[in-house]
Amino acid sequence: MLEALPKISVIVPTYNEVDNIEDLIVGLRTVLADVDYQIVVVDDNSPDGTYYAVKQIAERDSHVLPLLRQSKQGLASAIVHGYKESDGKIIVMMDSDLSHRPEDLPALLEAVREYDVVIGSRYVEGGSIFGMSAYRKLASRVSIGVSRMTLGLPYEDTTSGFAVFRRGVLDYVEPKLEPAGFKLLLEILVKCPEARVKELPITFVNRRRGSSKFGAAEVLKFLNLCYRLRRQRGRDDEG
Ligand SMILES: Nc1nc2c(ncn2[C@@H]2O[C@H](COP(=O)(O)OP(=O)(O)OP(=O)(O)O)[C@@H](O)[C@H]2O)c(=O)[nH]1
Ligand SMILES: [Mg+2]
Repeated sequence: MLEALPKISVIVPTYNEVDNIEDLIVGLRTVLADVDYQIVVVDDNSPDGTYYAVKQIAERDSHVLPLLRQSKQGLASAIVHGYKESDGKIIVMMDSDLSHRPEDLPALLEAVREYDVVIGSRYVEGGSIFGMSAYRKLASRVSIGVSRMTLGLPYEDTTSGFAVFRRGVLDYVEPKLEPAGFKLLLEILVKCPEARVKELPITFVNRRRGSSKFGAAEVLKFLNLCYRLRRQRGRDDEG
């Protein structure tokens, strides 16, 4: 598996993930052992010292590139920052709290040979979710429903945080992005409608350690994002 793939950059945003990040790096090392890769960790000056833990790991492992931003600026903008500093031809985005399992990554990477964007999807056949509260499941379903209705997207998991991109897609779309809040995939799908997209099942495991950064503010930012993307697309269609 994964033979002859070009360099892979895994972009991992962190905020207070000192209890999770090492396990994630160990997991990624195992599944990426046979390919050229880097792990770009983008930390927003976590009070728990995540950046310094990653810096220590990087002293022993040259695959790991720790990046530090001075303040908490949001997940979506952290991913864009990491992509700009990365040099892989294939870009992976995944959370650092072990909700996205490294063992699901090889199948997504295989598919990027044929597609431009591969979504790690909780909601296609074979996908599953473990440990998520009923409230979060509902919030997730409603968010996806709203995004599908307002933006007419045909995908099952438009709000997934686990996805693989050909670098060309991000090079094309990055100047158009206005990353705010949590959701970057949705904005990319809307602003690059020509991309060939595949959804593949993943197993999502709710975080076991560390604390959530998700809250009502993120829901509001998400609804605002759907509204903004719809208005922008309306303008583009007219123009
Ligand atoms: N760099 C950076 N990373 C962030 C920021 N907000 C969240 N993250 C990271 O983004 C990922 C997703 O955040 P989570 O808190 O896990 O959000 P969630 O998955 O919706 O919620 P739970 O898993 O239920 O806690 C995690 O890896 C966080 O550490 C941020 O402002 N900056
Ligand atoms: Mg999480």
